[in-house]
Amino acid sequence: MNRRMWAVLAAAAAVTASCAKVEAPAASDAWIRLAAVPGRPAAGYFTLHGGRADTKLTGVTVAGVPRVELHLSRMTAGDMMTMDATPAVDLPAGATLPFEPGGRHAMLFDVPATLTPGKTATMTFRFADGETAVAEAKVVSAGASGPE
Ligand SMILES: [Cu+2]
Repeated sequence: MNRRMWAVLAAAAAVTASCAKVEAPAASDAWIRLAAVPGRPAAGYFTLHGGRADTKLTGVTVAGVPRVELHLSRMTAGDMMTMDATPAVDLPAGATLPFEPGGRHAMLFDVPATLTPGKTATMTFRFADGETAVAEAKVVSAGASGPE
């Protein structure tokens, strides 16, 4: 086999590798906002990217945090913000699904005191099809409006 043939094969292998990545669901832009009052739950925000098939987000874990729930925020008839725990969130193929303040989020309970603004925590996302995705979440204080 000549050198040119090897180059073609190497390029084909690289394309295959990047396609394989796109097939699986992924997560990005993760951040965690601590509660204003110590001991109250923190909120986790991130963006999910659907893979090649429809799936569901079935759970989120955060390193060092004993309990994390998926929540949906909504306005009640009386204009109060409330939130409900949900066991799973649909992630359609190819979709971009933001979890952001005022909407879907992860609720982190019993956050350890070592998780302080400026630190990062590894978030792991589990999907119904058995796939997992990982993102490093930036921790910010209660007053911060975003991860920057
Ligand atoms: Cu919540």
